[in-house]
Amino acid sequence: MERTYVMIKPDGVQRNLIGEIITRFERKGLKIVGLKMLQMDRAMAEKHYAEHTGKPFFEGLVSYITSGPVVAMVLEGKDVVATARAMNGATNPANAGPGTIRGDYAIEVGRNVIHASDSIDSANREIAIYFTENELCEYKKVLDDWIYE
Ligand code: DGI
Repeated sequence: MERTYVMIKPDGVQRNLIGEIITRFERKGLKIVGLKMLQMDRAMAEKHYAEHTGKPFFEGLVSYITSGPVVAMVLEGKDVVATARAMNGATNPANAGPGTIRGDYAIEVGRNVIHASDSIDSANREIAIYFTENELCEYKKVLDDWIYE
């Protein structure tokens, strides 16, 4: 089954959205297989956002993402990479539709509340930054048969 890396950013934690956001993923039927709170340091931020190194918004992005604790999680499910991205909405909340997390809870691109991997390769790379193999749980849920045909 496919896995993705999802992270509630420092603004999501500060704005008391942890429960609300996790509830959305749970209600969708996605399975949480890894979950923790941590504070990112600069090295971790540079690793996560390596593709943006040197861009005008990079320093602001690093400062924002290291400004407070984040909630890191690994979600599992059919097509979960695309599903989590769709549930998050567009990178710039101004373009994120209602019903998406960014559409409902955010206004500016530099405070967009949530992250989700953009491909299976990114997911594998990002999961390895935040979780060791034994921090991820493989388990069956009784509801799986009511979620998957
Ligand atoms: O995968 P996403 O988070 O949707 O988007 P991304 O990987 O292209 O960019 C990572 C983060 O960097 C994004 O959530 C917010 C920030 N970012 C991206 N483009 C811009 C930006 N921040 C500012 N201020 N301006 C941008 O153009």
